[in-house]
Amino acid sequence: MKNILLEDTIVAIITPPGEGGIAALRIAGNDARSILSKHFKPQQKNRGVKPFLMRFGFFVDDSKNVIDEIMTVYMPAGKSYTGCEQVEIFCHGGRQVVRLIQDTIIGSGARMAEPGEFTKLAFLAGKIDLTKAESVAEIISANTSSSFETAREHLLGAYSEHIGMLREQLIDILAEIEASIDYPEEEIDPKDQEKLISDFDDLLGKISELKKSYKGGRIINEGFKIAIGGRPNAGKSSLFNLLLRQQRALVTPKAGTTRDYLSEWIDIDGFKVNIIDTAGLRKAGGTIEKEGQKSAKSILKSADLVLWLVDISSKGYKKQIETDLQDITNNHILKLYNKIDKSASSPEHPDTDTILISCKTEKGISQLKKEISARINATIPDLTAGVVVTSARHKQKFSNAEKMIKAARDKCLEKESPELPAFDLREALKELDEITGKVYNEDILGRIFAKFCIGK
Ligand SMILES: Nc1nc2c(ncn2[C@@H]2O[C@H](COP(=O)(O)OP(=O)(O)OP(=O)(O)O)[C@@H](O)[C@H]2O)c(=O)[nH]1
Ligand SMILES: [Mg+2]
Repeated sequence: MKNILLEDTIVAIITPPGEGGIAALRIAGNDARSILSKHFKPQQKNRGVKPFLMRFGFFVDDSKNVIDEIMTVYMPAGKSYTGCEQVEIFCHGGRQVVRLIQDTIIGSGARMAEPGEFTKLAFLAGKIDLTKAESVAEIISANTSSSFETAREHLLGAYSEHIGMLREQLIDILAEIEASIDYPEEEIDPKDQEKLISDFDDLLGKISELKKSYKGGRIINEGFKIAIGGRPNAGKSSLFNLLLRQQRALVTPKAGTTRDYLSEWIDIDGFKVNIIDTAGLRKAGGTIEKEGQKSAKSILKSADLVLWLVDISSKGYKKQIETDLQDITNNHILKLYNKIDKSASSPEHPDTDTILISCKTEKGISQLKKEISARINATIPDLTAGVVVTSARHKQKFSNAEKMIKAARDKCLEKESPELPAFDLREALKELDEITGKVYNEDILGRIFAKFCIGK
């Protein structure tokens, strides 16, 4: 383990804000133990401080007034999460109690920890790599079974092991190429050349698989975005409420009811789904409605699935669909013919991308839900099959590495001087190492840990 220098001693509340049975605070740094002994009055005085042993007693302020009954544990440097000397305090979970304890600790020389600083210390101490540090944030925010599964795989190290394997493969290729640098006059055996190119292709194939997994990985983490669009009065808000199973949006017979968009989260098959109800699109409408339509258009464009609602009781709806959809730049559109309860006969031969529904009688809604599930599942990778990339940062690094490896492969094919592909491969290696944090800089760390909150 690297010996990292944390000059300050830091403190933070590590449980969520608000009232609870118990709250916890963490102190890390060289003064952690001495600050604790100043403010902790153990019930059994002659026991002494033993690492990892829970002790019961009282937290007292500078004037020896008892603030709360607490349990506390001490972890020596090198044996804690942060790698620093560390103390954890478990007190009653009241807002004022934790505030007083934290203020007292700060008064005794500690400073407030920065967002993600505990985990950053763990990384700098070499206890976890960057992918694991990032997965701490993932597992904390995971609120569906799928996001939890991927976060757990990342936390347990399957992901960094996989990257380690790619790294080894890359280094093997690099070693082979570098070996030929020393013997420039020797002709490369065609068999060796063939083997080299097939090694390149194998590695590139694996990186391409990882890149492909990102689309689903992003959806697992950020949610599958469904936007409901259509003309005013088509029944968008009615459908939104039906899918949420609550009267969330206003529904009125007046066209132009929804102006601002409404966004809610639901869970479908263990996946996080973001449903957005938008303002109806039409040529007329006042200033407010027009603004709503502008935001509706951009939401419809970026959605993973658009549910395009059509009121089939309105005249000329078929013609309208054609012209309306020309304006929507999205390849994932499911047309919903709504209000079928109003028309005497069902419309004939709607295409495969169309479902007939009624928000009033709920006819067709379960078929719609099945179709939504199928579409989500089609974009999500098989979670049991392998490693899933969930971070945009990693996806970028894999893309950069891929570009460099492809360039190196081309240079080998064209039998260019081996220094050139070797250089590209070393650049690719750097990209992979920036994923796991073997190579890092303050800029990378800053961006990663800024996403954490204080206490993580
Ligand atoms: N008969 C019938 N009426 C429906 C159905 N779905 C919605 N409506 C009615 O159609 C009217 C408009 O519904 P909304 O859900 O507000 O429509 P919207 O698309 O959100 O409208 P805007 O927000 O104005 O764009 C309301 O009076 C609903 O009760 C349906 O399936 N059948
Ligand atoms: Mg509406």
